[in-house]
Amino acid sequence: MALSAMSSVASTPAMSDFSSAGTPASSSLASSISSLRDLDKALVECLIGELNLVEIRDTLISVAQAAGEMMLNADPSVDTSETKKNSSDRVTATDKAVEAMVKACLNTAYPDFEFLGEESFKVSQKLTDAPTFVCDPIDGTLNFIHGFPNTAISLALTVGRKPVVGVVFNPFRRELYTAIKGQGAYLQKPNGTVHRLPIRQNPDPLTGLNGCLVAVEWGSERSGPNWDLRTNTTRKLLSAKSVGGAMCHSIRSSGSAALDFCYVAAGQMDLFWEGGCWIWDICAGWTILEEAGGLVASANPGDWDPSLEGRLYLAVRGAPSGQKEVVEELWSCMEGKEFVFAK
Ligand code: LIP
Repeated sequence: MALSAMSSVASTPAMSDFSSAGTPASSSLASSISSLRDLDKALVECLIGELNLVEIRDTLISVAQAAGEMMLNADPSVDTSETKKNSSDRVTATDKAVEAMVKACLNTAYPDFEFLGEESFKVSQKLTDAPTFVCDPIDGTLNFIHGFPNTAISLALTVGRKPVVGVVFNPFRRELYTAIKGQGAYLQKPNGTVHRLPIRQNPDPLTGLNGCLVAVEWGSERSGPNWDLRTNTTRKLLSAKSVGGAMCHSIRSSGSAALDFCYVAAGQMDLFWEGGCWIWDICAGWTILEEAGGLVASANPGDWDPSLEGRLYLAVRGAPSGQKEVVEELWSCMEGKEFVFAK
């Protein structure tokens, strides 16, 4: 049975479920809602259990490798790019061709699954509970156009609107990051060796932003309140303690949110703070990060349970202590301001 159908059955309780003798109606309602959530969760777990996630991961790896060949064979100097929203938001013919190939292959292998891809996305499309492939054919398009070798295909599977499989492949550096929920995260290096993530199996505690390498991306929106928040917070992160800053080790901007998530999962960067990118940029990286012991909070203060589609992400590497403290410290650098994005 499709998960959406299963969920709709599960969320149609009998009226008697909402009241019981001697219990205040509101507390009974709250406990019924919470049992429905538990039931929904159980149904999702049940569906995940029905899927062969190893086979799905291997299919995503094959498709990512085929996409990698297309990227390597494309000549960025003749692959002209088009402007999307503005001159820094671009798409190439290769982005479109890769997504068409990925969509066709996955549709043949898993005809019942849904597909959400950057280049075919329509604003009305929302992630559903059904198994869904989420695809960014080329994350780091500007890097691709410039020939800067930090570009990847990002492929994920979600079930119940949560990521369960992630594959991120950078063909230029032949680095392949993979994860299945509950089964760990891995990096396959160009020489074929496979390493469980994080690279340091016993990572150091996080002891504050002062000791952190922080990834920040710039996006293509370069004016207005979101831009002011991005630049002011970055300035605060970098500035010396003597002038009220956090004096983090430094800032890095790799140009690919998918790879930023993987670098945090690997422990090569400590945090990645990003408002404005989209589900396809981070969905695969999310599972890879969580399976490496990392956590995802919101880029906006106060939200420890951000949604995949919320466009607000703060990724923190695995550590025996200090993860929550470093999130709070970064949020405090935002000085009470919040990003606002259309979803
Ligand atoms: C890009 C991201 C980049 C972010 C941009 C954009 P694209 O994805 O990965 O890090 O700053 O806003 O979303 O467009 O190259 O797939």
